[in-house]
Amino acid sequence: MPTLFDSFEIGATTLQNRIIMAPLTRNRAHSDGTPKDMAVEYYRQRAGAGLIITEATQINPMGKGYIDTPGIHSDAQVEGWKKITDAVHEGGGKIFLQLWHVGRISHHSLLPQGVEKPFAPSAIKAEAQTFTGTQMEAVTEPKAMSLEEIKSTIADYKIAAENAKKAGFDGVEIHAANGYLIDQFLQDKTNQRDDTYGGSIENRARFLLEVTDVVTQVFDAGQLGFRLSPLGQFNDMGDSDPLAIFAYVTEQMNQKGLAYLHMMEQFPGMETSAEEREILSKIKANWKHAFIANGGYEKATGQQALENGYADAIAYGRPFIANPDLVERFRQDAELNEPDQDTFYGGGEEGYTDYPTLEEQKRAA
Ligand code: 8OZ
Repeated sequence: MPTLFDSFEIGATTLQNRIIMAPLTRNRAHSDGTPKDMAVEYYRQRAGAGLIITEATQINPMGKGYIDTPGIHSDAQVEGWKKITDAVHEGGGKIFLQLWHVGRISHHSLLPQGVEKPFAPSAIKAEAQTFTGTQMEAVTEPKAMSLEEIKSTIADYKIAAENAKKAGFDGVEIHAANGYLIDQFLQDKTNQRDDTYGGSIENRARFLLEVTDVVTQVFDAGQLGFRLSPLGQFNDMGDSDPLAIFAYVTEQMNQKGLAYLHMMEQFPGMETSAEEREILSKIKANWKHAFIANGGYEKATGQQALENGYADAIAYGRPFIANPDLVERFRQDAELNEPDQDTFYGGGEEGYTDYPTLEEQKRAA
């Protein structure tokens, strides 16, 4: 049975271990969406992960929904990311970019000049908030996308993938979780369209499947993963029959030869009931390729999930914020640094690049 420290071929990429750095929004990019130089150091410090999945990164200006998140739609952004992929590769790591469009989870002040409403499948405002720079604010009521806008957004996913390739990423992950645009198309609480992108499960899955197809025109399918959160209620999500839509999604995506499914099973602090576990395992049963589990795992529970064959790799989020050398700490069964929630989103080096490694702690002692 594999351990967390065994290497793994995930699609086309060989990982040095099965401890994955989960995508983590940190709101520390320049205001134009170019990663700052301190992000080079942050990711370089974490190159010991089997795979780094970057923070969610908007594919175009309409895809932005929070202050100071990075993008992958301009030359400056590509250059900023290139420094990051070089640093991770020099450290022996692998790195995928997470392709993101927030859809309705945005505020008009974050959108391009003159644009008043974010995009969504249907004009249904979320009971949700976003951070606009000074405070948390209610998201802005969205407009239902026209077929033309759907088409051009899908085309932008392709351009974003091309940019990710130029920036030197080993692959990309399509963010179809947590109540953002793709998830909004999948679930019927947010998708009430009556055209070919809404209604039946086939129609609601169409947007994700078409995005996947354009991205695989750029990266090989084996360099592409996707992330789902079938039972997540974050960002005011829900579906009348999550098993039906998500089992269809995994079955369809299964045929595309992708590298992995990354499932956010549980949000920190929320318990998953036995009934919910059952639904998740049924959704997962259709999936025949690598599976990355995520959500509240520790070393022991992660190891257990590998041993019983449930998962192939485990993504850790908060532990990677506070422990750049998380893999080494797991290896030595060392104590972990505690993450400071006050510095998760926004700010500078504090709570970002200044968490010490074990080595540094020993030297300081
Ligand atoms: C926390 C804050 C803002 C965005 C997600 C991209 O949940 C996010 C996110 C998380 O996927």
